[in-house]
Amino acid sequence: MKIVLRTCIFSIALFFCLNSLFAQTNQASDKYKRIDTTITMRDGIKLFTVIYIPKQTTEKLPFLMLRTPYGVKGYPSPEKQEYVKDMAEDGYIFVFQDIRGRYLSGGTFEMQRFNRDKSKKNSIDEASDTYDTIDWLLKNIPNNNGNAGIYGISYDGWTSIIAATDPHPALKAVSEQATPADMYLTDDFHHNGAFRLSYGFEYAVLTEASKTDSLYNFGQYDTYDWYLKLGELANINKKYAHGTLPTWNNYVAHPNYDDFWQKQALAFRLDKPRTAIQHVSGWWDQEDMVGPQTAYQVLEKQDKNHQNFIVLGPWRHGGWAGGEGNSLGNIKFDGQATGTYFRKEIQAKWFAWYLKGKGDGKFAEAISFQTGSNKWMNYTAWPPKEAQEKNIYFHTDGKLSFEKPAAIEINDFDSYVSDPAKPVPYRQRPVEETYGPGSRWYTWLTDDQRFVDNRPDVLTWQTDTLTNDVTITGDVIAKLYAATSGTDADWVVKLIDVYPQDYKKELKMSGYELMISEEVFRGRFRNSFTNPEPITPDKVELYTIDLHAADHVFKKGHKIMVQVQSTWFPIIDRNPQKYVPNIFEAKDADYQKAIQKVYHSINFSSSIVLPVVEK
Ligand code: PG9
Repeated sequence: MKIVLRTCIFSIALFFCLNSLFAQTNQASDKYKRIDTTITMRDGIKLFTVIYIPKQTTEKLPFLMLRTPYGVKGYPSPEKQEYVKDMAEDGYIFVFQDIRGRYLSGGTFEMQRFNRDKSKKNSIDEASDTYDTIDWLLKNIPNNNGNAGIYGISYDGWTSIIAATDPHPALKAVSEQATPADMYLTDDFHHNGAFRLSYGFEYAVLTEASKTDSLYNFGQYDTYDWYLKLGELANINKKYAHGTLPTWNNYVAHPNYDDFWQKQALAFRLDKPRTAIQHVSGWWDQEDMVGPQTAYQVLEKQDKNHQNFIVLGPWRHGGWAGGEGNSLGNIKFDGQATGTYFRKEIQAKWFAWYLKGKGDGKFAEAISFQTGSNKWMNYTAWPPKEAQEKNIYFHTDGKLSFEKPAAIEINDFDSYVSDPAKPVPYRQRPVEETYGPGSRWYTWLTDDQRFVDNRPDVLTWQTDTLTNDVTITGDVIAKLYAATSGTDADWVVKLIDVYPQDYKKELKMSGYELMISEEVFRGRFRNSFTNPEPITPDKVELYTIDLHAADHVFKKGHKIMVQVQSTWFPIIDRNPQKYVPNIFEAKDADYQKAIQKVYHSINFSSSIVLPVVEK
């Protein structure tokens, strides 16, 4: 069987689907003159570029660019793009470009191309392509003020930050939004070494099966079932891809955190801020929540000229680009239009200052929309220094509290059978194709976790009803003391805000279980992501799992809950639970049931370390 493709007419990586929305939009405009052109790169490859030049302007204008693998031909005039229309009012020359190998550009696409050999004159990457584009624009588009900025979400956020690794001198401001930073540890393709199966496969098809976005034709709506029937991962190449997807082949060839993953990671590629740079991240970003935070932290260490900023909001992946943003899935933000606010008050003002010198140039180091309290906060550092680490401990009878287990809790644990033949779904079935018709992928991180909390293979602990607000601002870490009867295991930990059972403010949200932080950890990597090791059956080990940053208030009357499970399917591939050197080569027979034990005893006191801010 070969890969059968359907054109992506519903959405691509970005929810607001620039392609499909824009294809129908009238591109003519009274305000802008449009030029469709190609720009030649240093190696002779031509990149398709759409340039919008304001028709009436009294000043020289900066360039504002976006570089994307998702196709720019359909991009309408900037005043018709919700994402940038506030900036359009300020006046810029907008430049939209297909990156090499995609849509109307020449050359070959390479997923997150890295390892450019700078000793070779014609060696290229996204940084050099941006450089060459800016150089051409400055020389060929009149009436520019000599400055350029770049912005974009996700892949387009990544092309933005990569431009800042080796910037053209005219590049003065970069707003990277939802860039992936590390595809092995935190972002689209793996988390802590656990493979993001459905995303990893479907995204490779999306970008590598043809020059334009393509969906995979699963032939069925519920992909949970398809991935389960797939069985061993080698079947992807054996039955479907036949070695034609370079990114899939790289997953298989690099099962551990080797040079391939380490050298493309932003921690390896970034040294110091070379332009003003803004990082934007969504608290419920289902693809790249951590990327911008990592990028911010790496650059912050060398931010001598105070040019490095971060913005954190209550958004799904790219959610700030369109719509008001006063809710996400079932969650409401007290009527606050967080998306509108970002675009007008944060994004537009920031570029206006750095590219046009307009405004007062005063920007908070970190701006965060604190969830739960639903308030915008300004911080002088991210994470802010005020938080105190406080452990919230697991106990018997499903209790969670700030008290450590007592001396009588000597060998207490809770246990479940994890069966790879019956994995816990990560979201309620049907699990529609990630970017397919009707997909609920975009907001799954806000789904009510009650849909799994009665499963025998999901453990739950929760506090009594809170008598005061508990505010957490900063990094959340799980300390899990756990054992498995197998020789490898995945541990999924979720920190949940449980709404009151009789929630007068919005009755249908009563008892809602909202994930605040969550993560998976592949047990074989407990000592090293580069050199995995089998787990000794039934040996209690400490798993330290970074659940990442949060800025959230668990309100008085709510409860704090923790859930632990060992499968999260098909977003995470099934761990065979029997150690094999490379899970991409595991055989069906290697997948076996295991008994998992999570300890909450005086010696093995599992807990979540919370960054608590006392009011
Ligand atoms: N999350 C997508 C992506 C970015 C970079 C690499 C691979 C995937 C995206 O939305 O563009």
